[in-house]
Amino acid sequence: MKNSITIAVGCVLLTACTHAPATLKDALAGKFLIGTALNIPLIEGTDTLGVAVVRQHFNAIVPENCMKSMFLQPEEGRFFFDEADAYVAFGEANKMWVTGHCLVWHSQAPQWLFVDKNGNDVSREVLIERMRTHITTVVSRYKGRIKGWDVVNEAIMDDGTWRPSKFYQIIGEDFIPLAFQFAHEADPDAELYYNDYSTAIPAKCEGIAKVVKAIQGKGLRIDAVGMQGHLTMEFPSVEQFEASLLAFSALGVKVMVTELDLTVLPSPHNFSGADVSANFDFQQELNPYVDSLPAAVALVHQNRYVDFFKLFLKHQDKVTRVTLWGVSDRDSWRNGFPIPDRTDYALLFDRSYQAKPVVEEIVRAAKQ
Ligand code: 9MR
Repeated sequence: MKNSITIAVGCVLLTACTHAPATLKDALAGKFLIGTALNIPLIEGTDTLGVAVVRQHFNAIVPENCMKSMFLQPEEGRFFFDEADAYVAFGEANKMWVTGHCLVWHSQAPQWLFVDKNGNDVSREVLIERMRTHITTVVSRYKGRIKGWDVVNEAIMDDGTWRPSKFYQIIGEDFIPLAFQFAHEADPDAELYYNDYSTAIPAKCEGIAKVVKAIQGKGLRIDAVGMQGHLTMEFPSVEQFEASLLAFSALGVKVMVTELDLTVLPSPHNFSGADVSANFDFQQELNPYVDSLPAAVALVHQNRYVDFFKLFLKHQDKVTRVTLWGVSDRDSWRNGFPIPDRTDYALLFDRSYQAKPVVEEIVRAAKQ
């Protein structure tokens, strides 16, 4: 009897040791945080399978949409915090690194922000005050709880020039240092980031470096540059990404990969990037994997993901966080961008929330 119990217990332990799936967060512990973006069903817990994956594999979160200014302050002075509160509570309950996204962005900003009652652009002073109020209200509410903020998102164009956003047109270049100043005043302990896509384009990298230097030149806090990492199968190369990573690091800031995904679908007209205003008509030939991803294509996709993780591991002294832009392929924004209604396979977990083989490969790379 005693022997059979011993054997049974031994088997259970052995099974646990040999078959327990390694998790991303365990494998990457001590190297960098591994995060994911949360949509509303994850925040509210209705996506129970997704929540289980988040808890199992990730130790950092970012809100995919609910903290954008059009949702937080749709009318001047009227703030709606229910979902943002739930998001922060989720992170705290699960002891995760909680990031805020994003305070100043030309997109998903409420209409009223830039105009007066007659629909004319407001003055520089008015927009600065509106920006100050928004940042101060939001950052103060989560003081000490949200550990880092994407303060300014996507202010530089691919050619390195300033995006002609309303913030830029009305306030001028100063809108960025001012935003960082207001965020720091509201929570002096919070980390502050500049975040952008296609950062591997050399001209864009240089443009962003100028922004970072301008912030630093005014003696203001900036902790990291967020390289979004919306990758295609063609662009960028690992070497191109690495060059920008090193250029940002040389400025004396940390680097974060903040919105990682890898579309496997053909890009219309070689389009890359994440400019949300981009939009192309649906064409069946640009949606080739409706039923499943052929194994050969999946393998190329997997290898490219692993190559990028190897790069992040190589620079783990510079990279503090790598965050996937979502959990499962089912929910990825990539299915709808830049062409609506396609079937993409951009993330690490499939449509049934199963870890793809790439997860094990990343774990293996982390252990090497
Ligand atoms: O994933 C987000 C998607 O659900 C929204 O419709 C979209 C609209 O602005 O924003 C997406 O997230 C973006 C992020 O906030 C900033 N970088 C680019 C991301 C992908 O567009």
